[in-house]
Amino acid sequence: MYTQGLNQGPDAADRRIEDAALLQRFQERIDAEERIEPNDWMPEAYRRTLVRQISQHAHSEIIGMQPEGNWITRAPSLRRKAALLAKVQDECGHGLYLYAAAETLGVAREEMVEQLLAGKAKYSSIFNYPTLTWADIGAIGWLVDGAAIMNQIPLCRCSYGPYARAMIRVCKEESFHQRQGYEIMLTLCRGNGAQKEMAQDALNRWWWPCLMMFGPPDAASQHTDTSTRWKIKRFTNDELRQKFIDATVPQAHFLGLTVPDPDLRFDEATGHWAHGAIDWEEFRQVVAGNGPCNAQRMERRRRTEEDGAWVRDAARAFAEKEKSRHRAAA
Ligand code: FAQ
Repeated sequence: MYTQGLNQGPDAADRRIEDAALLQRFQERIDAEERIEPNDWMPEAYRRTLVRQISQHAHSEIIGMQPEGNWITRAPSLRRKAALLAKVQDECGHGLYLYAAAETLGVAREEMVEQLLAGKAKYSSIFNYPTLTWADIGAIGWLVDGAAIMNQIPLCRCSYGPYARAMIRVCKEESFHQRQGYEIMLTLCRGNGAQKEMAQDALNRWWWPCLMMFGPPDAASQHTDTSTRWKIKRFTNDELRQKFIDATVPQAHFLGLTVPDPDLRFDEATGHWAHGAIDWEEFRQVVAGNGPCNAQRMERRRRTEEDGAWVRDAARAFAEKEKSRHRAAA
């Protein structure tokens, strides 16, 4: 017999049965490759995982403008400057698509930005490394955008509709970025000895941090199992890292550059490039805020937010004025 007022009452029991049925139906839809849309029922943990991943991704795009933005005034020609300006603007646009996708899950953009500024939200480890020479701009386009594409192409098939659709557009733009980066590297490698050396130095510094972009090894990844079950992720971190290495090593050889990994060798048995050990302690330090540029990146982002306050105030005041004008006219 049920007693009113206790947790074990009929309502709670009915709700549990109902939730289990909803959960089963949700997983069936995922397994059938149906897209989940904002107004559909979804488990709270699915929503939270998406907000976490999409907002981290958005923050990465926004912070990711800084290392390259650093070279806009020093690009070696007008053509290079125009391409770099367009690329950095594209990254900002990607951040905006992604914040908009996260907002469909019921979290406000202001809240996400607040978490970033308060140092509570993560962004990709890769953007905490400095851009010391022009060759770094080539290396970022080739390697960082290359890694981003490898990770993001499968996200175009993510089970959550708004994220998947945002990724389709982002990937198209990233592939243009990757080509312009590779073309910078190619030009340097076909240039004089000092230019080729600059390209090699950039590869030496960016190679290992790029491998870390794919996240911790599978054995240490907290979220991969659930995220693959929900088809948010389609591949594990190690699988994507390996795909990136297999695609990129021949590109480095074409440039005449040496991948800075003495243990790198082609394994005939598996058909993959076997690589040396990744320094996961360095990754942990960078994610914990102790990378070479973490403090500088956050300081710059906070300052930019403060400098832009008047624009947001003006836009808000204008929107209010327009609203009252429409109300008066109605
Ligand atoms: N940096 O359990 P997992 C770009 C965290 S591309 C910092 O494996 P998950 C384009 C992870 O958040 C770069 N933190 O996590 C561009 C988690 O911490 P939490 C951005 C990392 O989510 C190019 C913990 O470690 N791309 O911006 C990193 O299943 C050029 C455990 O890890 C994306 O965000 C890292 N590298 O897999 C812009 C792609 N890796 O949240 C400008 C979407 C892991 O529990 C210029 N995201 N962590 O506190 C993803 O695909 C996934 O979130 C992974 C991580 C693969 C990054």
